[in-house]
Amino acid sequence: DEATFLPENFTYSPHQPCPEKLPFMRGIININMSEISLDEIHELFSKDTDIQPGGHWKPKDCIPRWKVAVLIPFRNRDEHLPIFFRHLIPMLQNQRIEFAFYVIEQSGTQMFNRAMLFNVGFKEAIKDYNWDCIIFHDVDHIPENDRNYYGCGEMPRHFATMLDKYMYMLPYDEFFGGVSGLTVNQFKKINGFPNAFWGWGGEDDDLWNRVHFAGYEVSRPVGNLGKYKSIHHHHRGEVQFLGRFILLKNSKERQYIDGLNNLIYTPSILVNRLYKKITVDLVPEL
Ligand code: BGN
Repeated sequence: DEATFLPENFTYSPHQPCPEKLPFMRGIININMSEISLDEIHELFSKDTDIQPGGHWKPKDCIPRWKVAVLIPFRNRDEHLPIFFRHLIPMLQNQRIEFAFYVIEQSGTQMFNRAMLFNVGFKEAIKDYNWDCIIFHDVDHIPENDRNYYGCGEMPRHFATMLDKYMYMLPYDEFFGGVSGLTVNQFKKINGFPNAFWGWGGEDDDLWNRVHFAGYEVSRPVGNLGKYKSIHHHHRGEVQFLGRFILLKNSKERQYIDGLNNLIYTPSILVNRLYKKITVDLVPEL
């Protein structure tokens, strides 16, 4: 639907909602995977005085349609963050979305709990501002198409439909991993992510189940909009979560006893120029 994108000379006003299909959104973008330091990235965006602490930015030339908190679960991936910001900041600016970044880092020695980190990020983000859309984003997933619009909708959305590491195909119909987005209300209604998934795998499938038990369908970008490149890395001590099969069998029974409503954590918070960092030492429930 190329034709529906607005022409370059289209004019809009600060008093009108930003159109969803803007001329700055060009389609396939150049991805630069070369390593860069966080200092260099700060330098790169230092001229952009509209970026507020925590990476909070909003368009001035129109009213943003969505106020988006981008949540990024994190551990031992320092070299990924600058590559992530290098692509995400220009893309979201071109989309004229209001946004900020939350990096939720798991400290301590427990197994990585991606889902619980998202729950923590959600609770912290909604304390800050009246965000209406939450993007759940892996740090190693770089969007290749800037027309993959990071707003929310009537239905929960799965953005990462074509990953290079899966030969640009959906690995299975119910795949909900990589990058997804729910409105604040949708996420509250499904009781967030489960907290019981320690280690790799299954937490995204549980979210898929929760969304469907709550009566939603998942929407996805069409055509090649959902393309992503993965930042290559070694799997540093990533351990498969063996309990995932049993938990997934009991998704329905567990949905409203495990999630936002039983989440306990003690965060330490640091506001950087491009993101807010929330560090938590997560511990399994006894
Ligand atoms: C699936 C994982 C997902 C992961 C995708 C893609 C499970 C549950 C098994 C019943 N699901 O197999 O978590 O995102 O692969 O890597 O392991």
